[in-house]
Formats: sequence, C-alpha cells, structure tokens
Amino acid sequence: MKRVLSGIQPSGRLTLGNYIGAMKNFVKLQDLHQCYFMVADLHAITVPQQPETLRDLSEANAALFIAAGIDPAKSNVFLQSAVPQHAELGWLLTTLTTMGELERMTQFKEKSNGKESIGAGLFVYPSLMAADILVYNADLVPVGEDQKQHLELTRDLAGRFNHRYGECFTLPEPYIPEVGARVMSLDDASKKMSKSSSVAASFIALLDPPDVIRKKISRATTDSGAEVRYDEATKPEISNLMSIYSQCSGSSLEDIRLKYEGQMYGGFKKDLAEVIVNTLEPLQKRYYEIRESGEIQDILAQGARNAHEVASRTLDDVKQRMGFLPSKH
Ligand code: AQP
Repeated sequence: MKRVLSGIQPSGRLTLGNYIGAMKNFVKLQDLHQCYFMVADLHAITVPQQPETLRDLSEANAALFIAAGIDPAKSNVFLQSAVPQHAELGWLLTTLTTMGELERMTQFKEKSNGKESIGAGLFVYPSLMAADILVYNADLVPVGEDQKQHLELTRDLAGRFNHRYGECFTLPEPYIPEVGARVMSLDDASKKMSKSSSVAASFIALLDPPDVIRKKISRATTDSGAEVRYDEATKPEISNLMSIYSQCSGSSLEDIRLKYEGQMYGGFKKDLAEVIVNTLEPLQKRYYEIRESGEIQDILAQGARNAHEVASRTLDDVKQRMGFLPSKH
C-alpha cells in the first residue's frame, strides 16, 4: 500500500479542470492506497483572499471532495492549516531551496506577471508544497500537468535533504491522467481552465446549474471548421472539448470522432453539455446533502487528527537530523 497526498487551494469554486485533472484520480486511488487529501488554505493566501470568502470556500471545497466520491472512511480529508507541521516543514525546506529554483517556476512567472506588488509567499509556494508532500512521505501525488514542475522540485529537495542529513524522505512520483491532464479555458484554449479566473464563461464550476453549463458549452470558442477531430496543434478548442467529453463519459477520443463524423459542432456541443450535466448532477445532489447535514466539521476534525499523527513523526525526525534540540511541551 502506497501513501498518496494531494490538495487543492480554496482560491475559487472547484472547476471541471480540478475534477478531471485531480479529483477523479483521488477517488480512484483511495481504494488501493493510504490517502491524504487537503484543502490547501495556506497556499490560497499567497494571493489576497477575503477572510469570509476563504472560510466559505474552504468548507465548500471540502464538501465537494466528499461529494465527488472521496470516502472519509477510506481517505483523510483535512484543512492544511489544521496541521501546523506543513508550515513548519515548509520553512525548513525553504532554507534548502535556492532563489534560482524558485525563479524558474512557471506558475510563479504566470501568477506574478504584470503585478506591481508580489507577495513573498507566492515565490516560496513550491517549498511549502514540497513540505505538504514530504511530511507524509507520500509515494504518489495525483495532480494535473501544471503541477509537474513543482513535483520535480519536491523530488530535488527530498534528494538534497537525504544527501545532507541521511535517508529520511521518499521521492514522490506524480500521478497524472493521460487524457484531461490540462483542461483548457472555454474561451481561450491557450490558457488552462482556472478556478480563480474572473471570466465565469471560461470555466465550468462543479456547482454550476444545468442551464448555466448548457449556456457555457454552447458559447465555448471553436474554430471555424466543422470537423470533430482531436488535434491539439491545429484544433485546440475542439480537442479540449473532446477530452472533457471523453473524461466525463468514458468514451475514447476515437469513438467520439466516429460518433460525430460528418456532423457540425452544434450537435456535438449539445451532447457534451448533457454529458457534463449528467456527470455533475449526482455530485451536486450529494454536495447539498452534505452541507445540510453539517457532517463536514467532523470529517475535517478526524482527518486532521490522523494527518497530525503522521506529520508530527516526520517533523520530529527532520528536526532531530537538522540539529534542533528536542522541545519539551
Ligand atoms: N485546467 C486544469 N486541468 C487539469 N488539472 C487542473 N488542475 C487545476 N486546473 C486544472 C489541477 O487541480 C489541482 C488544483 O490545484 P491548485 O488549487 O493547487 O491550483 P492550480 O493548479 O493553480 O489550479 P487552479 O484551478 O488553476 O487554481 P487557481 O486559479 O487558484 O490558480 C492540481 O492538481 C492541478 O494540477
């Protein structure tokens, strides 16, 4: 049995990109491995957040994890901020990370681009992400394609620590879906679908009502042709819609191409909207039940207790190796 860690920032309402790129694999992996899934609230504050919104999104996103099929009897679901070892190991690993490594991170370049004032937290974000993973000695990290570079840095930091202080950390492997690892924006297929986008038409939120989903898909940008064919280079918009269709329906890209051969985009888009609505309907129903029941508080508390147990053992070992005196409390 391997250990699995992943998390999603409560920086917006979870999207179909988060679901296809990461959450579907969370659900798949929990039957085989020991899983830790966190609401990454400490990461979310690397860009400004309204306290009320952060609280609301943290709870809503945790409920969406459960609604999407994460079973609290199998997986540990918790808030990152409820397990203080993340932040402490984050600091220790920051001291092992070089400025050059952080400057090369494409997510930092994208998120800081054009901003006058850039928080230092955004810069050191990857060291905290490394701590999230290494504090559980995770073997596998289910993420979308955009997180691959951060995972590589995590492996480098684990190797660097082990080299300096002796074998302590497992080198984690990314676990990335073959189709849907990078779901693109509905209005611009050169950008990934993002939950923090200010353009609501660019993403499908997991809680979007059916009519909103239909409207967003019917307005999704496509090329001026009429061929439903997967080709990321020349038909990025249709390719994106096809991979969403494939991930939500289970049909292969080739089956989808054959089904819509000789048809215009309209019919394909109409069916795609229904495929998405059918995927999200049970999730939305379960979400509202969970919110109503109030059970999420207990789930998060139990998840944090279990996470704390493993994380504190790792941190004690790390601090002893680095030369800190044991603290008595
Ligand atoms: N468009 C996407 N396609 C596939 N996977 C995606 N993920 C995010 N967007 C897509 C995956 O979902 C997880 C969420 O990670 P995160 O919340 O730490 O931040 P992110 O990667 O920056 O995701 P967002 O939705 O774009 O958030 P914001 O807008 O706050 O930056 C990761 O596993 C990610 O790969």
